[in-house]
Amino acid sequence: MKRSVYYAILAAVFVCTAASSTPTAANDTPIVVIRVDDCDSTWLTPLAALDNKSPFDYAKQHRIPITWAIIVDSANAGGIPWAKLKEYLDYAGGEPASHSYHHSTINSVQAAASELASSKQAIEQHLPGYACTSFVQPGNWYGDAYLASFGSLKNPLGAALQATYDQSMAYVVPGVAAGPVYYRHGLCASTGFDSRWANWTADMTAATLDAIAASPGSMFVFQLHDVGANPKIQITVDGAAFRKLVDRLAELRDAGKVQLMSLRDARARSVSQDVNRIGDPGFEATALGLTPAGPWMRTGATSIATSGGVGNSKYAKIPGASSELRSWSIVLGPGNYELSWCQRPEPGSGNGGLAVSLTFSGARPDAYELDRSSYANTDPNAWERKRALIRSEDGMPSAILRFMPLAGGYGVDDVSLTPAPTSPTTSPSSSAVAPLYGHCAVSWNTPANPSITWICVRSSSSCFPLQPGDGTPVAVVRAVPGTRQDVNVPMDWSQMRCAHFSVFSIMSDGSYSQPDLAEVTIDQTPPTTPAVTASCTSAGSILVTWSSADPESGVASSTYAVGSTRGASDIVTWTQTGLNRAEVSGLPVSTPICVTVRTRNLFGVESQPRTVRASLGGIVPACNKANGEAVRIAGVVTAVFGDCCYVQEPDRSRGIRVTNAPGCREGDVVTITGRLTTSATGERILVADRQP
Ligand SMILES: [Ca+2]
Ligand SMILES: [Ca+2]
Repeated sequence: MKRSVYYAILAAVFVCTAASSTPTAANDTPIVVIRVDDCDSTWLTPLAALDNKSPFDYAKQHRIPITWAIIVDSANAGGIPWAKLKEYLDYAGGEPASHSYHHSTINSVQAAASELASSKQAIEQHLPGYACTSFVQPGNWYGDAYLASFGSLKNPLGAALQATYDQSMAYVVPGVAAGPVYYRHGLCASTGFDSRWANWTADMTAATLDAIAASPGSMFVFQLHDVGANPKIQITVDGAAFRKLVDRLAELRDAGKVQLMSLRDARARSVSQDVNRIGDPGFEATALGLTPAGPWMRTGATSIATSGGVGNSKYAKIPGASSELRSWSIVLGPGNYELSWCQRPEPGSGNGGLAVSLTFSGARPDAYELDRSSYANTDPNAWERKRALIRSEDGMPSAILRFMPLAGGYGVDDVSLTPAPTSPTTSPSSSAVAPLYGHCAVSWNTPANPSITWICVRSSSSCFPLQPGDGTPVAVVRAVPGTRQDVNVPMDWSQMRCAHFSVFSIMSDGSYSQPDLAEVTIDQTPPTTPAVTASCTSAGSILVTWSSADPESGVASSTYAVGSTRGASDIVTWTQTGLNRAEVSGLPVSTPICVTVRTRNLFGVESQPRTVRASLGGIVPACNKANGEAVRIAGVVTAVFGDCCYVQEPDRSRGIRVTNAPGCREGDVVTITGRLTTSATGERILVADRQP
C-alpha cells in the first residue's frame, strides 16, 4: 500500500472511532496500559507487601487507571463485584472491557459472537455511565474462535468483533506498539506481568518501567491476572513486584515521564509519524538483565557501558560472537523504514564485522528484512553510523532487531528506526518480484519524470541494497517514464532465506533515487522425497514415473539419473525434466540398474533422492504379449536341456523357457529375439529366431 494512502486510511479510522474525544496534538510521551484479566476476588485480599491493603485498594489509592477485562459471570458472583469495579473506575479511571460473559471454552464463531454481544450489554447495564468499547479475547477460545493473526481478523468472528467494539486485544501480535497505532484490533500485549514470562522482582519492575519511560512514542501493555499468593501461580505476580509497579508508575506519571491510560484512550492517542520506533535508543535507561520486557535484552555477556558511547554517553557493549543484543518486539505499520545505528569495535578486538538482523518473527514464513547482514567499520577507532532499509508489509507481526558480532566485540549506540517513504517523482513504485524456477520477473512503475534515464535493479540475500553499486546486479533497463516496466532474468534462489530487491531510478545527471523495495521469501523446505516406479517396457528400455509434492511452492522441476549402483549416474547422467515421467532406452540388459529421482521446488530447493532398482531383460513385458508377437529379451542362461534352455532376468526376478537356441551355455549373458508361444500346460515359451 502506498504510504500516503495508508495514512489517509488511518486518519479516516481515527475520525470514525474517536468521535467522542477531541483529536489531540501529537504527544510522544510513552504510554503504559495496565490490563487486568478475569478480575478475580484475590484483588480484594489484603497483602502484607502492600501494608495490608488489597491490590485493588493500593492501585486505586495511587490512581492507576486499569483496563478491567471483565467476565460477566465472575462480576456477578465470585470475582470483583460490579459495585467495586464502578468504585474503582469512578476514582482512579480506566475502562470496563469485556473478557466474555462466561469465559467458557469456545471453538465456534456463532458462540463467540454471541459472547461478544451479550457481555458488552451486561457490562454496560451493570456499570451505568460507562461504555464497554474494548474486548479482550479469552485464552480458551480456539479453532474458528481464536483470532491469532491479522488474517484471522478478516474472518466472520473478526468482522463481528470489529462491528461490536472500537478496539480489542486478541492473540494477534505480541509486542510494543511503537509509533502511530497501526491497527486497533491487532495487538496482544507487551508483556505478561506474571511468572509465565519472568520471575518479576521489584527491581526488575522498576528497571523495566524506567526503560519504557525512555522510549518516546511507545505504547506498553502490562497484562495481569492475580496478585500475591494464589494457587494459579503461573498467572500471579508477587506482591512486592506489584507494589513497585504501582509506586513507580505513579512517580513516572507525576514526573510527566509516562502517560497512564486505558486501552481505549491509548488507541485514540496521537503520536508523531516520524517518531523513533526503537525504545531507549541511546541505552541511557536500560539495565540489561533487569529488564525482561524492556526495549533491550541480551544473551551472553552483553552489558551497558556507563561511558565511552557517542558523546561519551552510555552504550551497549557486545563482547563477542557468543553474545547478542536484542530489541523487544516492535509492531510496525506497513511502509519503508530506515534503520541506523552507531557502532565501534571494542578496543583491541579487531573489526570482524557486526551482524545485524531484523526479523518479522511469527510471520509465515518469517520475513528476514536484515538477515545477518555484516557491517565493519571504516575507522575501527571511531563511532560510525551505519544504515539499512527495512520494509514492513501490511499484516506482518512484530519485528525483532538483533546485533551479533561475527568476531571480536562491538559497541552499539544511538539506534534509530524511522519511516523512509520514497519520493513519487523520482523513485520507482509498486515494485514486485515474481519468483519463477531459475528466474525472477521484476516489475515496477517508472515515474513520469523525463530526467530518469535508467532503472537499475540490485539484489542481496542479506539486506536491501542501499545504492546502485551494492549487492548483486539483476538488471539495468532503459527507463520508459510513466509506464509499468518489467524484466525477467536468471536467478539462483536456493541459497537464500529471503531475496531483497532494490529498484533505483538513475537520473540523467548520474544521481540515483532512493530505491523502491521488494522481497521474496524463499521456501526452504524441500519437496517430499519422490515415490518412484520403474517398469521395463522392453529389453533395455524403461518407463520411470514419480510423484512428489511441495505444499508451499510446488514442484517445479525434477532430475533423474541411471547408474550401476544406488544414486549413481554412470549410465545416464543427471537429466532435468518438467514432467513426472521419463522413458529411457538403450540401457544395459546384462545387470540390474538403479534409477534415482530428485525433485525441486519453485526455488530450486531439492528433495531427498529416491532410488529404485530395475532389471531390463524385458522378460516380464515379453510374457505379457500375445502368442506370435516378436519380442526381444536379455538375461542369464541358468539351465540348459536337450531341447530348450532357461533365461532369467539379470536380477533373477523372472525367467522364461527358450527353444530353438542351441548355442546357449549355462552362465552366458544372452540377448535373444523371437516369437512367443504357450505350452499345453500354459507356460510361456520364447521360440528364438533362427540365427543366421
Ligand atoms: Ca548512548
Ligand atoms: Ca516447501
